[in-house]
Amino acid sequence: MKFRTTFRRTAVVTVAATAALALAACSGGGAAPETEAAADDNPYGLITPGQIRVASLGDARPYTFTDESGEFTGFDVELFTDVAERIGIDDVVFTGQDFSGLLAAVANGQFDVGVAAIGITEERQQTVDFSDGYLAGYLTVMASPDAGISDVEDLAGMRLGVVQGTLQEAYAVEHFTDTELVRFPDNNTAISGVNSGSINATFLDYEAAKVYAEQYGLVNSIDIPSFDAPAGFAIAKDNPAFQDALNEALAAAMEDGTWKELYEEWFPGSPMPEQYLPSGEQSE
Ligand code: SNW
Repeated sequence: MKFRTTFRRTAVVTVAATAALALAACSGGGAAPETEAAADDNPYGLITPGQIRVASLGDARPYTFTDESGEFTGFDVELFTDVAERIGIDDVVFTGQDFSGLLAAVANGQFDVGVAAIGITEERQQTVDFSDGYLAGYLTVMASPDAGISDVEDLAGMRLGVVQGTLQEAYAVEHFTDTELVRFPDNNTAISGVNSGSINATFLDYEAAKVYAEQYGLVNSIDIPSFDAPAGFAIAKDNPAFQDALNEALAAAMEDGTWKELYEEWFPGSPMPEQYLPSGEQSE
């Protein structure tokens, strides 16, 4: 914890120092070289200068989803919008995608960022870069209370839904070897499978499971920690200016309590992970 805090402070100082240098360079007079002028207009290399295009999900409540009026909202959406504002961009356009295509769409430049409780893993880092982590929770097997599932052994011989391309899919392939996996494009279709009885259970993110459980009388049957793959904002590789700016803004949103406020709003009753709280609220 201590290390993290120190690191954040250092990062902030570095950025401030760079800005001071840039100012000093400008006041030196003379026209800036063309490349620098272009970078000034669009320092983060956005598809459309002044706007951030975000690949997201329409049905991953409470992380990211569309409300009755079709507006994107949820913890990840509100946190990212706040972070974008801090780097001077209030034009943020969210678009719903299938999860399986999301990282590729970011990698090939169709979107500036992917925001969807996307766990940071080495494998994914082959194709995209990530901001620092901002959520670390559980992967959850959700089923009807009378499905008779309370631990992993109970899944043997059962049909389990997973959304394609998720960590749940990868985890299930590796660990639930006696279970038949049924792939779905998104959470909603997987839940329909549970409700219709075509699958015995589905495997999704903890907070999303909680929402569906309440809505359909299902239960969170098995929770598997995924703390080693905290969610981050995904961006195209090799854009350190954008990555640093996002990280600095994210750290500021944690330090001033914005992160905590959003967490309490969107994940009421869930255990509060300490590492993202203001440094003064972390235990030694
Ligand atoms: O790894 C977890 C992380 O610890 C936190 O709980 C948020 O979710 C995760 O990032 C896992 N999310 C899945 C994934 O990254 C599914 C994302 C989704 O359904 N939108 O594959």
